Amino acid sequence: MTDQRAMVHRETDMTHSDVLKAAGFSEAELTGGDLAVHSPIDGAEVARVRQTDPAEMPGVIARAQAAFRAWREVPAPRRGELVRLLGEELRAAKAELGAVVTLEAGKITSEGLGEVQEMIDICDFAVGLSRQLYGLTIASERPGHRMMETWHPMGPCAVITAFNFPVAVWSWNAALALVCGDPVIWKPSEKTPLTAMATMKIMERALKRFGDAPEGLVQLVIGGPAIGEALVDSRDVPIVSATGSCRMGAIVGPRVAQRFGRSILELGGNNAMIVAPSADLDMAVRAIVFSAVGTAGQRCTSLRRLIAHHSIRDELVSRLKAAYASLPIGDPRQARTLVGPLIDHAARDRMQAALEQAGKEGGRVHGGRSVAEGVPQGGAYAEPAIVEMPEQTAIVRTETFAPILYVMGYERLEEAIAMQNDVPQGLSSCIFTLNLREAETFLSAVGSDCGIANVNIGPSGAEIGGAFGGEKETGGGRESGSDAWKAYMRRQTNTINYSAELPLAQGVKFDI
Ligand code: UN1
Repeated sequence: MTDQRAMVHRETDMTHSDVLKAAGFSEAELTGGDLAVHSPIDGAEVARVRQTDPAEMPGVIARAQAAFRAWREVPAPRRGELVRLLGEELRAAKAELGAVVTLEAGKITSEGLGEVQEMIDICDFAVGLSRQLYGLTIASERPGHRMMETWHPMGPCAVITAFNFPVAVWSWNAALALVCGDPVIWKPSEKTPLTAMATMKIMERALKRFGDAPEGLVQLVIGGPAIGEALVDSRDVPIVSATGSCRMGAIVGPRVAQRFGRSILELGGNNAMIVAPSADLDMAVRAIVFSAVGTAGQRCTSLRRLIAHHSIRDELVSRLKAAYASLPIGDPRQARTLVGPLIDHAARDRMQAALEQAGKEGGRVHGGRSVAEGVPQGGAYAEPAIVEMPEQTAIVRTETFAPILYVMGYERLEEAIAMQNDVPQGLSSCIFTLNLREAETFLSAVGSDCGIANVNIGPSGAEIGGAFGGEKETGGGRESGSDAWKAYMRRQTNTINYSAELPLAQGVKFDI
């Protein structure tokens, strides 16, 4: 047996309970609660965890407020030290946490680890940021005056996350919120409480090493809508960062706005790739396969629509069909697997329903069948599907969280861009072309209307250094890199008069 085979053997040899034990879970934490947790790998119930009683929420929020009063006074670089320690603890626990992501979200091992790496990356970014958080100075029209802006901590930040990035999305928000001076209250998806609990154990280790962080600085609440609503409706939670469906965002956004809170919404995507006649098709095929079938099509940045020039469409589709035919589907813990399970059977039912609908709307479906052989029993495995569509019909304009790639053709670039933009969502997009005019047009004001627009790379797998988020029904929020930190702070404009006069702006006279 080669070494690699031996390794694969060991990976799949670990039982679910071994994985949870390695991540530091005690028997008591995994039993006795009323929220059943299932692994998408084989549908097995792996734990019953305790949910937060909605009656506890005022206490949770009060603790966060108390923590805020202390934390806002801690110098930002010192706050950064806590995030630096979190990054260190994450590095040490990368394999164990990645395995819990695989167990609970069904991601293949490499993507489970990649998700933890994304957490480490944002910690590094936030540590540097903690020595910046800078404002501008602005020229004043008045003599002897100086204007500037200062960024202050804002208050407790609720972070509501989805099953598909069960830990990375929390870290994008938490690492920034913590250096910005904001306590964090995390409500994970009910499908992935264990990854959240495992992350909290890592956070606790960082807090312990840090020493004097206020109690209640980082809290976890587990449960359903009543828990989320308590956060969404509380005036003591000035920031609500929510990742999930457009449906969820349409409820959360207005409710937070009604109490003049700030929401950061990262909702659905319906991401497209335009493949132009000059495209490097080898590269395009690899980019398409990773972004359409990676994470079993369950990223909000997954590629869902392929808009291919008529001249290369048939060739591209036949190459894709060949690539799809050889995709290893199965146990996500096995090193060679590229397509793991969908999160649950309901997700696969929705995939099948979408394919059926696509058929009714004139689509020609390749693949998409349920897979029962060579995969762990009890999981919802499916072949990724390619669907050739006569045009961009209603089902194509709907986000189905599954590995379905709709293919449409185009003749002129303007037509392709119009099609790319003609969906309700506006998260990620890309073009494959070697033509500078086409690339720059796609990135220009008349090009893609998305928050992310790429050239010669796919729409998914964004790095943390850029601001992440999108327009229209994607919600408009930005998280992660660039200046996304500003959403976690309040901006104060300061005008300082160092003269002995009191001139008024705009030349107004008001002599008394
Ligand atoms: C998500 O799918 O919710 O760009 C986030 C990506 C990842 C994040 C996706 N960095 O695919």
